[in-house]
Amino acid sequence: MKTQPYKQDTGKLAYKVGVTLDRFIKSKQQDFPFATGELSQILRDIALASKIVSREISRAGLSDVTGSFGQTNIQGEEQQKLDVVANVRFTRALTKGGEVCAVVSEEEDLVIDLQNSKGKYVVAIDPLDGSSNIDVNVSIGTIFSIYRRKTPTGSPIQEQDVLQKGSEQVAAGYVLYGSSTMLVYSTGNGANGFTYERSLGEFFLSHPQMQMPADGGIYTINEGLTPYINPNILSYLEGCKRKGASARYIGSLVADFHRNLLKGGIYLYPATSQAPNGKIRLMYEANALAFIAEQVGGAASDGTKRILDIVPENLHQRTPIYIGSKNMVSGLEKALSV
Ligand code: FBP
Repeated sequence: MKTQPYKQDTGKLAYKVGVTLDRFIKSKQQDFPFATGELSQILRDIALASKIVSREISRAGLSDVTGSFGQTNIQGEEQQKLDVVANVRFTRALTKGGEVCAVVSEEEDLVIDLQNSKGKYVVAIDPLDGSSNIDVNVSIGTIFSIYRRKTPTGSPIQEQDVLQKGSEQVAAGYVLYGSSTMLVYSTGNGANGFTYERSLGEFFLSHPQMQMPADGGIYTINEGLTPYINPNILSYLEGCKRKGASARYIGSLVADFHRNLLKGGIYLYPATSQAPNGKIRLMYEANALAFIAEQVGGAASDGTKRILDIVPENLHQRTPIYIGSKNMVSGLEKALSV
């Protein structure tokens, strides 16, 4: 039978739309000879839930999902309605996806056992980060970490399955609900960013192999904390200012981290006299962003060591965090070691 090769190029008529997240995940799966597609499925589940949450956020002012939910979480923080919506959406998607056995969430006191005897993975998630910005239409995000369980599938979930060091993450990432919705993730081979094309319901590769500048002109800290923090940090910040650095603070960790990743900068949430371990949670905020930071050539420290080397002791523990451009983080560590 006579056949003809497929002619790709149709000029501007059908411009290329780019690589979808799904195709990208599939293409990268080949990097892992023993890959079984389970991790890929979890990434798809997270992408699906983030599309739904992005829709809920974008129409929040028109539907009854703004304001307080009227309950507090284990950290004594007032839960926002959208916190709860996002928590349900991600947990449901991970349950339906069938590859996860347990979820650690900022909105849940204890580990959620998904009663999934074949689930090999544990997910730690901050369903909606930047709560103080939810109702004021400022960028917020989702942060996730993926670990392989340590104990045999089907056996009861043990502490060792959940309280794993950040260096044991098999994948991590975040979703930024900003002027556009973006998903950035890594499976340990660099980090890639995808932008959500709402009209097609697809994430498309927009930021391949992201790189963070080794130095930057931005420092990001809640200046209101300065009376209560280590004076060495203040002199470090003075040094940054003298080098011409500018202050930028959105108050949403994901948004502040993402900007500094693209432009170069450092985010600092130190220990304070009131909060000796700072504010940021290790398991579902710091570890994932530290994983991404290192994958894009940046660094993340608690002031003395890599965030990824911290051995977790409890689900909701906090850690001081200094994350961003490599040379700025090492400069901070030097300032703190004086
Ligand atoms: P949650 O909103 O998930 O609790 O996260 C913590 C957070 O909102 C970060 O996103 C942000 O960087 C920081 O706290 C802001 O803290 P503060 O209001 O003390 O500056």
